[in-house]
Amino acid sequence: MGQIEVPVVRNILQANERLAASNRRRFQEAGIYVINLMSSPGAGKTSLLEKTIDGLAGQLRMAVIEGDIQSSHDAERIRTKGVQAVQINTEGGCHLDANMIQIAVESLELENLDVLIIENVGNLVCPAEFDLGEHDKVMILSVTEGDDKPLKYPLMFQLSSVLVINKVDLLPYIHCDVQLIRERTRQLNGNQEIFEVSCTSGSGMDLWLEWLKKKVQGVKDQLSRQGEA
Ligand SMILES: Nc1nc2c(ncn2[C@@H]2O[C@H](COP(=O)(O)OP(=O)(O)O)[C@@H](O)[C@H]2O)c(=O)[nH]1
Ligand SMILES: [Mg+2]
Repeated sequence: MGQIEVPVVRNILQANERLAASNRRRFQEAGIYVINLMSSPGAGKTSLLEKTIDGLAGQLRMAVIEGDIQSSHDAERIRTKGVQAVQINTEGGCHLDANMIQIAVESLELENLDVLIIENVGNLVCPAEFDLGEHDKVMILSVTEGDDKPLKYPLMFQLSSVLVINKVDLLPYIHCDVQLIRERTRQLNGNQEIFEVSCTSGSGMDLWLEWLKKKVQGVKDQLSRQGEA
C-alpha cells in the first residue's frame, strides 16, 4: 500500500506546484503582494485581518480570500469592514490548494489591488504543504496554544516568513513562555520575523503593519524595475 500511496501524494504536490507557479506569475504581473495566513482554529486569523483592514484603511487596497470547511461566517466579518472577500468552502478539505486560489482570483480585479490575504483553513499541519503562489506564508500562534507547538508542528514554523504570536493580553492568566517560543522557533527558522500582538487590545499591531507595508512596496518596486528594463 505504502509503495502505491507515496507516488500519488508526490503527483498531487507536483501538480499543485505547477498551479502555484502560475498563480505567482499572475500576482507578479498584477503587482499585488499575497499572503497565505495559517494557524490552528481560533488562533486569531480573522481577528488579525480585521485589525489589518482597520490599520491600512485609506492607505492600501486590500482583498481577502476566506478558506473554510463550511460556512461564510468569516467572509461576512470581512465584508462588514467594506473589504471584498471571496469565500472558498473546501467541503471537508483541511487546506486550500493552488487550484482553488486560481478559481477564486477570477472574481477579483487584481490590478486594482495592492494586497491579497488568503485565510487558510484552521489547521497547523496540512496548509503548510500546499503552495498557493503566495509571496509569504504568515502563521499565527496564540499563547493559549502553548510554547511546545514549534516542537510538535515544525513544518509550518520552518516555512513561514512570519510568526505572529497573538493573544499576549492573556499571558498573565496562563502558563506560556513567549521567550521559549522564540528560541524554539529560531532553531527551526533563523530568518523568521516574529511579532507579539494582541488583536483585542491592538498592542504590537504597528510593527506588523509597518512590515506589511514594506512588503507591498517591495512588490511595487520590483514591478516598476521590470517596466524600466
Ligand atoms: N483575548 C484575546 N482574544 C482574541 C485575540 N484575538 C482573537 N481573539 C479571540 O479568539 C477567538 C477566535 O478568533 P478568530 O479571529 O475567529 O480566529 P481564527 O479561527 O483563527 O480566524 C475569537 O473569540 C476572538 O475574539 C486576542 O488577541 N486576545
Ligand atoms: Mg477565521
